[in-house]
Parts: sequence; C-alpha cells; structure tokens
Amino acid sequence: MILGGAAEAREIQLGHTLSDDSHYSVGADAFKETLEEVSDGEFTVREHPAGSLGGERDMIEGLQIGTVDAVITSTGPLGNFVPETYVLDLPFLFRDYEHARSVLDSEIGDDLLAKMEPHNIIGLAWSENGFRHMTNSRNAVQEPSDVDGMKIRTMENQVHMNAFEELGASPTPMAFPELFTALQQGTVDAQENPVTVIVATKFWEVQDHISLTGHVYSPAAVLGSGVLWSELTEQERDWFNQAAQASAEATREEVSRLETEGLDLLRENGMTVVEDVDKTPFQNAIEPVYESFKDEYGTEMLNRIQNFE
Ligand code: EAX
Repeated sequence: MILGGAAEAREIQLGHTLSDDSHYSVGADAFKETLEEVSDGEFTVREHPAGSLGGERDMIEGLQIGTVDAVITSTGPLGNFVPETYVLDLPFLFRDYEHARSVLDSEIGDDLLAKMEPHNIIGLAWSENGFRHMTNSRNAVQEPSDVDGMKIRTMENQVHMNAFEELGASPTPMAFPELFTALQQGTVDAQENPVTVIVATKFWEVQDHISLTGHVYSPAAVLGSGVLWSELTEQERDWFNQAAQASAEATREEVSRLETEGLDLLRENGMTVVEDVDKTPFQNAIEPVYESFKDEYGTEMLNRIQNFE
C-alpha cells in the first residue's frame, strides 16, 4: 500500500516484431501516448520493437504467463492458442480493406476478441497488417505454376501452410525475426507479407520480385496479458481499451498511406512489381483449404464473414 504522495507509475512492456519506423510502431506510439495521457501517468509504456522480446508466438506465450504486458501481433501464430481466429487466415476471404475493417469492427470482431480470454490473452482491439503479397528472388510470379516448388517462408499458421501446399510451393513456417537472414542465406527463396512489412524490413535487399497477389488479408491484434488484466480495476481496463483503440486507428491510417506510397519505394529500391495478377487461378487452387477448414471448424463464422454487408 502506498501512503501519501503519488503512486509509482507502473511500466507496461509492449512488444512487436517490426522496425521502429513501421506501422506497428506508429500504433505502439499511439498506445503509449493514449495510455499515459488517460491514466494521468499512472501507467507508462516501454516499447520493444523489432522482435526484441522474441517472435510473435513467444510474445503471446509471454502474455499468458505475464512476462509481457501487451503485444501488437499478426494473427500468424494466434490460431495455435485460440483456434477460432483461424477463420481470419483463410485466403481470399476478405474482398477489400473496407470489408475487412468493417467485419473486425462489428460484433464478429468483438466475438473473436472475446474468445481469447479463456486462454489468458486479452483481445483489446483489431489493428492491421494489410493484404499480403508474394515476394521472391527466383522469378516473377504471374500464376500458380510460377510458385511451383518455391521454398516460401510462411507464418507459423496451419491455414497458410495448407494454402501454399495447394499452390504447389514448399512452405517453411518460421518466426518473423529469423526471416531476413533466411532469405539472405537462401534457406528460403520467397516470403509473403503486406507492403507495410516489406517496406519496414527493407526486403528489397534480399528479394527481387513482388507480385500483388493480395492472397490474404492479415489483421493485427492489440493483445494484453491475462495476468496483468486480473490486477486491473474496471477503470484501468477502460484506459487500456482506449489505448488499444487509438493504436488500431493510427496503424490503419499508416497502412492506408503505405498502400499507395509503398509500391514506389519498392520500385525505387529495385524490385520488379507485377501488378496485374489474375487472382482467380490462385483462388481456385486453394479451394481445398476451405473444405478442410469447414470440416474442422464448421461454417458458422465463415458464413457470417462472407455474408457481411
Ligand atoms: O506481424 O510474421 C509475419 O510475417 C508478420 O506479418 C509480421 O511479423 C508482422
């Protein structure tokens, strides 16, 4: 108990995998500013960018045991903890940014965030990574046959791995902090990420081609530790929700900016950009992924998302 004087500020440890000039850092800054302001300094935030607390799977584990307080993460490894979120990882599920953002901001998004709490992970807000595109150092990709046998790093996500297998590629799951070196050393030829991540990580140093496959929308989530949560009052929880909301909004704005400006940066740095990719053959090739998803997880959430107006 603190007698007299101001309580000591509690320092919140916030991690993510991307560089300190990425869209996640923009979101981390907004989280920090908002939480420090609304709590009137009761909480301070220390940002740990660039995977300094480990990969996304490591950090989510950290949330569960309370060694990490908050994380901005893709849904890559999240399904391993909260299987209900796998639905979001289905390729070609979201039609465009508007569809994705409005679904995640609706009851559907809230329902998915609520599924995390029993796993000691607090879903605070849906933020954004962006539509993922393929890059590689082998050949320009126009159609599925161009990825035949390609060694591609995927996130540690069964739905994504299945999809790349259906396309005839050879997927290797790997945590993000290992990816740059793996591309550099030729352990893998290819990777897939949104323009945001490609720019923030300067993948042009190790990849020659990008094809705008837009094969899957990659949400990000602002997550809190269940251990931390159990120690907070209702009011304090509300401050964290406000901070996460501000973070998601700031990140989405930055994603939108980079969607238009990022491609020029990639070209300026020597990447060839294949813009006119016909998505239909890719979509047809991955159809079996939907069938096995439905067998395992049912169709309810999938239908809600697909039918969302
Ligand atoms: O969340 O692992 C990935 O490719 C993610 O897109 C990245 O860590 C940002």
